[in-house]
Amino acid sequence: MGTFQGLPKWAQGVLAVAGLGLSTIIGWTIYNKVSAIATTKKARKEIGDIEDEIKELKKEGNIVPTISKAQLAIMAGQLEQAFQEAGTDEDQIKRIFGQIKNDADVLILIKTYGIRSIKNPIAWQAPLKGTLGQALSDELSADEIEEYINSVFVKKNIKYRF
Ligand SMILES: [Ca+2]
Repeated sequence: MGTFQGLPKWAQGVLAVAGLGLSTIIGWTIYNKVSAIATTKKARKEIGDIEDEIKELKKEGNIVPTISKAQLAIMAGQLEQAFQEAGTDEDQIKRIFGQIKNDADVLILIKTYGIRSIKNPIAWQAPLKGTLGQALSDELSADEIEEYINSVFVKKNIKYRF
């Protein structure tokens, strides 16, 4: 602050506050970037694990998808749309997971969804770039995920849980 010492006390105060504000913004930006990188890293690992599980199912040969790849791609797009809006289109989510019949369906749906960016309702915050599982955790509470998805999977003997 050497160069500012000639300034009146109030001006030094203003500069100190401005400096504090700036370092808060810089700190927040760095924090957002670091957590975005961590989320992406986790997302890539998750997709890798899903691909391994799909290979396992294929090897076992007893669980084959009941929904075509094209249809699953449409469903992945509809889920993304359900997340993109401010709030969450819960009916759409329930409807889509209602069509899932076995583990192969859900694993291929997750793989097809891949990693997508969901707009943050808070305009100045970075979008969430993540997997289907990460987007669901972001959009729904744990209880809602249980009610709309996992409990439905239990009834259908699907092993996968979000
Ligand atoms: Ca949303």
